[in-house]
Amino acid sequence: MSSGAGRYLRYLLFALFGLAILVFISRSSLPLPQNYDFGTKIGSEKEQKQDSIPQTPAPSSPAAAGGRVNATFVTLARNGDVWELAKSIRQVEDRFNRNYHYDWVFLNDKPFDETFKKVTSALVSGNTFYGLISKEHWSYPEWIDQDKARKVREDMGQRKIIYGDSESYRHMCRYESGFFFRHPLMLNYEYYWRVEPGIELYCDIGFDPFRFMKENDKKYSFVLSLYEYYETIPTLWDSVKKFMENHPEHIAEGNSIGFLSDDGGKTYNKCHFWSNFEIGNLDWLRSEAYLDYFDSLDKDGGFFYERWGDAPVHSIAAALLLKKEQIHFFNEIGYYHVPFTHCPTGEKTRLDLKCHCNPEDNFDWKGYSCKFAVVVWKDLFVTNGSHPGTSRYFHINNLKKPEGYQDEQD
Ligand SMILES: Nc1nc2c(ncn2[C@@H]2O[C@H](COP(=O)(O)OP(=O)(O)OP(=O)(O)O)[C@@H](O)[C@H]2O)c(=O)[nH]1
Ligand SMILES: [Mg+2]
Repeated sequence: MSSGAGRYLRYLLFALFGLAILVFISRSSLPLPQNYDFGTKIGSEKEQKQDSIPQTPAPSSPAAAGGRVNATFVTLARNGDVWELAKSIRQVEDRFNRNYHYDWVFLNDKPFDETFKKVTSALVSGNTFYGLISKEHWSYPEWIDQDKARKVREDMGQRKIIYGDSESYRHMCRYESGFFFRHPLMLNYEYYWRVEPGIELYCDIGFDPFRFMKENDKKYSFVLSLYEYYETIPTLWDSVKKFMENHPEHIAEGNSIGFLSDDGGKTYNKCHFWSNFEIGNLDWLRSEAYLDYFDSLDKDGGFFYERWGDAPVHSIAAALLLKKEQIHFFNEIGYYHVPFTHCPTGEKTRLDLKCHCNPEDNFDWKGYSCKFAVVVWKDLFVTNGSHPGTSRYFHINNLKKPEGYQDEQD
């Protein structure tokens, strides 16, 4: 070998060595996600792990300190919802789940397409599962007169009642009311957190709400409550009263009837928890009490002959079948679903949690919210004429309203 060729070889070796060092430095400074699994990130492979239990969280994550609860996120969606849902998932991950890696179950009455699976499984830090809903859970029960149901839809459509003319919306409401917790993919979990397309999370969630629910024996939780549109549920309360008469054994002692009725149970005041956000206990929904309740309502046909929503159906169940302490209001979870906002009351809370919502948008203390009634549902039948509306409950119970609530009223 000539000395010239040897020199070139030495230059080449130096250059290669330098390049290797550069690659090493740049790779080690790339913020790759923890537990990033290059081989199994795509939905089709993850999908097969249908019965796996939650994995142990990464040692550096807060979840590692206490361990995870047996829980999952759950979303009912159509393929066309993917991009609105992607926004929701991104926020849930950024504000909470990137530290916990809880699973996410997606349910659909039609098969999910590849785009839906690819996009969602890339965004979720836990395992993702994609379930097809059986015909049995998404169709007319044999006792429903479909001709009558169609006429109702036409009539409600003409009266411009929201989703009044929609057949699929009715199946969706019935499914969320009575079946999602019985889907095979949901059977192994104890808690669920419902997420819809297009929602926003406004604040960091620096604790594990699932763990909070479990450790405090909470069965149902909410962030927004409001009045239902009466035209969609004219006979719902009659149906509920029938259930209460037939099943007094299921009505909990120390329940929240006062949240539902201002006249001792004679009529329904239409207050309900807004169920597009829910963190709840699946075993409660699978209990004999809840299933008897759902079956009784389902037999009366109002999911199809009216347009009963899963929000009043879940809320009435929670208020009657649970002790009032088992329902929880999460002030700390800033949330939006068109058109309402829950922005935590209390400036310190909002700053500590890096909330990006405008407190003036908070719906809690506005006239159309039922929140006052929730917070003070004990002794609800006592009224005081000088404090109209739900505010009277704070007054008669001598409760201090949260700091800053005045700025958030109508
Ligand atoms: N698979 C499936 N999912 C549905 C169907 N209809 C609604 N959903 C889902 O069910 C949930 C509730 O439906 P939405 O359309 O959001 O109903 P809503 O919240 O009352 O009304 P919006 O104000 O439009 O959000 C969402 O997660 C939807 O993606 C359907 O026909 N099939
Ligand atoms: Mg919605």
